[in-house]
Amino acid sequence: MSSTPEFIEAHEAQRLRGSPVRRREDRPMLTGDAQYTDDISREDLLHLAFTRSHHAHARVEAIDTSAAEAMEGVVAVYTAADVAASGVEGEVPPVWLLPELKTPPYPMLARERVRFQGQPVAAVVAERRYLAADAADAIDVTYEKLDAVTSPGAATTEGAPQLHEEAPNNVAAEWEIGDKEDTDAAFDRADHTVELDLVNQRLLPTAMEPRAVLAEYNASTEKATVHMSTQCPHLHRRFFCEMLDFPEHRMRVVAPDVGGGFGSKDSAHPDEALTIWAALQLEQPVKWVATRTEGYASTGHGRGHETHAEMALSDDGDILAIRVHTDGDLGGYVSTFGALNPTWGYAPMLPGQYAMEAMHCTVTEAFTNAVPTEPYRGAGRPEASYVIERLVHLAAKEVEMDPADLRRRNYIPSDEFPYETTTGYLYDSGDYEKPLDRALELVGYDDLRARQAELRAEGRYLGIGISSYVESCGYGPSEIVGQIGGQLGLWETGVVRFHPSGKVTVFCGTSGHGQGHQTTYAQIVADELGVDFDDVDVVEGDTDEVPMGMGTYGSRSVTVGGAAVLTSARKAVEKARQIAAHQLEVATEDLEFESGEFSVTGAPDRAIHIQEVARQAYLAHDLPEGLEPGLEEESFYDPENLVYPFGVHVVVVEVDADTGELSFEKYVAVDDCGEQINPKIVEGQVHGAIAQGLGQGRFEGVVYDEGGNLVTGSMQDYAVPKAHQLPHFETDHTVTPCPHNPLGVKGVGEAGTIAAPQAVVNAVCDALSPLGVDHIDMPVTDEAVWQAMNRAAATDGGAE
Ligand code: MCN
Repeated sequence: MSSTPEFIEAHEAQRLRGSPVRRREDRPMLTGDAQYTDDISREDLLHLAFTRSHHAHARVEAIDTSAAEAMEGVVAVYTAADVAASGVEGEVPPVWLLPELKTPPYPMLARERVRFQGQPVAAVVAERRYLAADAADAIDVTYEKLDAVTSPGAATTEGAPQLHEEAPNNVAAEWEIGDKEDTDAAFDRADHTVELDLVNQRLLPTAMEPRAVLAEYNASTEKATVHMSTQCPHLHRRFFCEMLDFPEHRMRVVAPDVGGGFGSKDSAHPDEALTIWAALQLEQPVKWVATRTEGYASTGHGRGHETHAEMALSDDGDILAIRVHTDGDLGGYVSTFGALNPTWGYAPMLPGQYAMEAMHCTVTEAFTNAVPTEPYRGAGRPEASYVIERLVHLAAKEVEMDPADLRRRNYIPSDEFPYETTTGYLYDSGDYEKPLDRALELVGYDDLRARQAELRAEGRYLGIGISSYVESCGYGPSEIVGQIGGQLGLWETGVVRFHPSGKVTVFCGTSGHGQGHQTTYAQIVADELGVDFDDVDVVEGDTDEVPMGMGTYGSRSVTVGGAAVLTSARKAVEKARQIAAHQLEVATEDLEFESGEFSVTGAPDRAIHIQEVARQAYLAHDLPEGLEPGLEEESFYDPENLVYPFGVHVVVVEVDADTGELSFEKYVAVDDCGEQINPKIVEGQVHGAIAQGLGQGRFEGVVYDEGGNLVTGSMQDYAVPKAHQLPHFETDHTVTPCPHNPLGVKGVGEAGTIAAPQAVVNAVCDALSPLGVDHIDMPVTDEAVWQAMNRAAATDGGAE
């Protein structure tokens, strides 16, 4: 059941904003007309393939490229020496810096050492794709194998293999937030404390389309054109120009259709940059498309936290403080946004929805012999929400309160917003009890608890897992981004261009890749201008067409990009108003504007439609004195603050008492992302993200063996959930508008990923609470559950 109606056609909507208008981007996907990077070809196209390290940690002693070079059809073979000879440094730029962060060079091709399995060591360019792959295989690299370490906790203990000379004990940065003294004092006074060691496991981003690049260079115009599967063409242009010392104004980056990103397509990667570099060297188009296995071994992994967390409580269930230490796994190098995830992307959100006196969190960012970590849907916020919601689950048990009641008791009251948390974040608006009430109602909480008790008496394990979350998204504002280490501004641009015919093209610096911006931005602008939905087209994802932009990630597009296009639409109306007033020979104040029509107050027959005004603006025969011709407006929108969506998800599971087999009974999600532009798209986002969150909670997890070999290197070994393994999602929402956003919106793209994992783990621990199972690390596979039950039984019986 869903509370939102089915999609409707735009002309059926009374008002476009807020209506479930059919996604216009679906047709090309469904008809096969969509064009992904790998669909693009050129007559003289060359193909690139990489020789990647088999070892997690090794010294590169020699690279013999002779066999590859001798193969007919091989055009070039490259190693780090060739890159150096070209005078290019080619190092991935870390754009999130922390004080004293160690940033050893992350080169396009490994120099004297490899630090994770899958790191590119050499590259081959050939006339055919399979030939390039064969030739890459024929490159003989002699390694001196070194010991590897793949856990951030182990990497920073004495005697661990050392990755970088610049980073003794593999520590990239030590970081903290909160007040240690106040926190310790709260713990000293606490009636109860609970604590927990947990792992938030590494995840593999599994976009339908792997990373892909097609790079071209025109020697006559000295211009490079890069088609790539990207979430942020302008940022990628900046990164690659920095890496390759190439003039930014001569590089065009285009995102064709992009088959999903989930954060994995917003960083710069060595292989992408090397492909562009090769095209510049050869002055011929070069394409590289990752295979699935290659993508798993080289695209930034998500998460990777090892955490010790404690909570202090009073006797009557007040949360006093939390104390957390996290070892954050950076992998072999600091990726573009790597340093952000375990620090600013995570710890400020640890208090969740709860008012507490104090918090303190320390983070050690560690190098390990694993793929560098990067933002992955949620990027720090799922990790934070997991910690606090697991602690709350334990705390309820400790103080013998119902977990829903404990949450309710500690929620920040709705009349205290905007609310400054102990981490200094200013939550914009919130009404946390509403989604809790609705979720409990939808799930039938009271009845469920009664049924749980009955089933327990029969030896059956029913579990109810509550996850109550608040997240921060909608990145910027730029000033704060700068204060917390970001080497970028996080504004967004929006251009609204009327054509002389009255049709409208909207350009936005975000770069949708599945989120439905073509539809939602058109809803925003068409409504504001009072023109037909079909008269408005949206362009994103091309640095030559869209003046500037920061891209799509951090659930920022509708809050920042949407606000930018709205602002430009408003500016266009204001300019049109001047022209209309001039033509109707009245003062601008005497004009009303409704449904696209400017009419004279008190004389509604004297009117002119904005699309006719557009024609006049371009004819420019009779404009107000001093007014420029044309009707096109641009805005750089820099938000006032982050936005803080929230919600409650509840999952009901049953665990088979004999086998540990877990079955989902119900999944209820009540989310609040403020005003919704398109409720059906919001619902789709919630569905997709819950699927990914349940993937983490129940199925997925990167496994490295002791030698640093990626054991889950293919889809045969890495368990991306399938539709039939997921429960039916029952969704609903509450609406608490964002007070500082002109649309009242908050982001929604990551909410489900943030809420779902702990809902599952809490449910399983709730089910097995009679056995004394308090925690199971994710993924809670049937086997993990069975082992936890056995461990509990063994402990209980005093055996072993
Ligand atoms: N929306 C709305 N009303 C709101 C909030 C959002 O109508 N109050 C709509 C927006 O207009 C937009 C969509 O919902 O069409 C998502 O908006 P937003 O929350 O702003 O998120 P972004 O568009 O910035 O998308 C980024 C977010 C992230 S961070 C990841 S990761 C993610 C995700 O979106 N990756 C995705 N959703 C994805 N969906 C698909 N299909 N593929 C991915 O790779």
